[in-house]
Amino acid sequence: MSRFVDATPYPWPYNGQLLPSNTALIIIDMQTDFCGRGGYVDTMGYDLSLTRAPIEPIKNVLKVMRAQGFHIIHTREGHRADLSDLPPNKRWRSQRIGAGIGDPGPCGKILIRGEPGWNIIGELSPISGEPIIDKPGKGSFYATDLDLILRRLGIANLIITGITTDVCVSTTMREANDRGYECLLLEDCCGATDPANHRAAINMVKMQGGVFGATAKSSALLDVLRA
Ligand code: C5J
Repeated sequence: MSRFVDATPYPWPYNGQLLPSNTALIIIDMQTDFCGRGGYVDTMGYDLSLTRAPIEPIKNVLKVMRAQGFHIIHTREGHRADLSDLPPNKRWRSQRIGAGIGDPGPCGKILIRGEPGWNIIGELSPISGEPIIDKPGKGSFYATDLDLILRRLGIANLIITGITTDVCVSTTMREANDRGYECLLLEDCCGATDPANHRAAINMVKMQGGVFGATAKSSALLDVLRA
């Protein structure tokens, strides 16, 4: 049986093979540092409502996909406490704008593994059996075992959510597409610190007939899953 989500620019997935066994929901960097008071994004002075907007839509999708036995994968951006995996230019540019990665802040050291700000927010806490990918960069494939895990599990389709649309979400979707994964970006399940960048990142997916995959509202996915 084929199933397609009403997505743009094509009904997704391309081959209609939308199954719990071959499809993962990936939830990118829903950490206090990116959407919580006193975290990295807050310290940089951005409007937290923009990165918090996807919390409820992701919760709804997560509930249904968990109940139906889809694979669920979480990611966290963060660095080792000794900063040995933090490129000096990443530290430099963050310190320059007053939110130095590795420096102390209201939620502990900014973007450092094990610190309070690095935790995934309570609303979207992983449950037992859901892989968590710890990544030092923007892309979820760079310097991680994500590709190995996906191939081991036989996953071909990725439903991509999280923050921020224009940085870690976009980078991950591009990395995944180059590796042959069939990707769907859920527009209301991601958010950026700049609304224009959010819209642009979504638009870029859809060029050239879906150069990085397709995009849809979460309601379109839920319609198919509940049918
Ligand atoms: C950023 C992310 N924006 N998760 N990280 O530095 O998008």
